[in-house]
Amino acid sequence: MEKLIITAALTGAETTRQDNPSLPLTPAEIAQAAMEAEKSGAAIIHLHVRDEAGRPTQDRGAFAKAINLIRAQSDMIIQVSTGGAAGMTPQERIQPVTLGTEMASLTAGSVNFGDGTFVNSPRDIENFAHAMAQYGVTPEIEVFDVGMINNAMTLVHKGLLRLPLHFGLVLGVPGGIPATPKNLLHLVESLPPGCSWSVAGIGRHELPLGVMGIIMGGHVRVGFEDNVYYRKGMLASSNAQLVARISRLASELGRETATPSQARGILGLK
Ligand code: KMH
Ligand code: ZN
Repeated sequence: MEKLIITAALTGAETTRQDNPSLPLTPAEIAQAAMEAEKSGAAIIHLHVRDEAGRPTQDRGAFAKAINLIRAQSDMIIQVSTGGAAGMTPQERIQPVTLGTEMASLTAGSVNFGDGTFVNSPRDIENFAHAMAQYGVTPEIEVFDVGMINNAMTLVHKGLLRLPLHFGLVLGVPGGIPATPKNLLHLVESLPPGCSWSVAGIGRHELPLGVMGIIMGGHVRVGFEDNVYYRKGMLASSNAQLVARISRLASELGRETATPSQARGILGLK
């Protein structure tokens, strides 16, 4: 099987220091966490940033600060979030794409998100895809429910996205597709042929779905954005600890972990 690409979703927009006191918030903390995650086997950073008060922001300058620090210490592929936090405007959310990182997330539809609503209208998705093409940024298509795969294909048919695509399958968000093995199989079977995928299970589902991703030949995302626990009742000490466990399990199951440059080859990044 192909080498395993591990994505580290270090911070997210919703997780707080109350949830896990080791959550990286400042650009320096995020860069440090990225470096540790790379050493533990991560090849991609899914990047969210916070303002000085620790609130989620999509400010271009705030992203630039974190990206510069990450690049100074690591070779990882940087995937900026264009999801931001539920309730942000598309204009706010698109800002980091203009920094021309290798990748950005692109959610292909709307979904309830806990108590909020994560709105991605057809026009928003098209505008995001267009901006990514303009700045040479490769999208990871975020799928929170099965219909989003069809929405992505609509953009392919319109010429706004090109196959093969890389998909991020997120299961277990309250409001999105539940995190069951059957649902992961259904999502994977619904992907267009030749596409790659990575799975992120929310909360306690991170580990079992991650193991399924390893076995099924997909890739895996872990990190405090999705889950702050190492096991029931025990917080993870760092993002790197979660990355290291997936890398270790992959090795036990006969899959090696990809370095950032090997991940670039697998994903067809320049
Ligand atoms: N924070 C969520 C509302 C992404 O980064 O692209 C959306 C999210 C997806 O995290
Ligand atoms: Zn995110």
